[in-house]
Amino acid sequence: GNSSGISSKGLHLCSCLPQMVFALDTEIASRHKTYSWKELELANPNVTSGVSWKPPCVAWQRIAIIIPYRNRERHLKVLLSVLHPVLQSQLVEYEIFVIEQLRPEIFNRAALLNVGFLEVRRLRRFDCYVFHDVDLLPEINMNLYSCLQSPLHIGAYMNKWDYKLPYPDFFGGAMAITGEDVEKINGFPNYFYGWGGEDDAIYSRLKNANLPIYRHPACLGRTFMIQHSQDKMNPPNPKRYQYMTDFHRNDGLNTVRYTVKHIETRKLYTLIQVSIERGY
Ligand code: UDH
Repeated sequence: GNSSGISSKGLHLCSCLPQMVFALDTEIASRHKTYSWKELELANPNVTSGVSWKPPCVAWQRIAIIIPYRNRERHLKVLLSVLHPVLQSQLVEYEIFVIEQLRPEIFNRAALLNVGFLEVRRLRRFDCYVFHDVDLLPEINMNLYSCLQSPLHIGAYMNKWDYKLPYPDFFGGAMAITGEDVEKINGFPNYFYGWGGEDDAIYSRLKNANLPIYRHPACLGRTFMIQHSQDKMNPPNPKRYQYMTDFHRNDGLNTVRYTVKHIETRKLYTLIQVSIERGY
């Protein structure tokens, strides 16, 4: 509640207006340039592993980026090369977490989001959790990564659909949700194995909890999805249509069963490797 812009300690509260506007070179992004880890680390010398990056003013939000992940190293490198400068330009305090699924073999994106939320919240306090696919790049740094009074769909307008929503209730890709709202919907469904439908089920949960979703104007929310083929261990889920309108709030954060196998603070992110226990 201080409108002067000066906090009680005399430090300036950050503006959320990026100091400089820049856009992604989609030409370079689509050529899938491969970075070496050394190159990437050298390009981001001000990121220190294991702690959040802080702007030189009082950050207006502390943001955890949670990336569900397996076997997409090339995408992860491109994403990190884009996200660090974008988030720093937005003057938020942030930290990036990669949640890697070891077992079972079939990928479970939504369960990984639950695990990421629970583990990250245990490590540090954040105002805002951004659940972010590894192959999505913000095209303009004016696409603010921030939490609002209700969930914000960040990665909504994608190149692959001509920067339009594929359907009005689309909620895939990247979303920013406060811890309170994640808890309000009991997190995400754990019973979606394989590709598809879990994003629609998440939307159903929010709708059922009377949480409308926000989106930035399409001209700012432009998102570039790196083209890729279907992952071997993420086949289309045959039950996706049947499940996608589910909003069972008795399944989610409170029922996900998993084991953290390894946590490692790397230069540009923290890796959390987990096994999900299949019980659904
Ligand atoms: N992922 C991995 N490894 C895998 C499979 C998935 O890391 O083997 C993660 C990764 O973060 C990826 C995300 O899960 O970005 C989603 O999987 P995907 O990239 O295969 O999904 P897709 O590219 O994008 O198809 C989904 C948005 C459109 C869905 C519209 C239908 N509701």
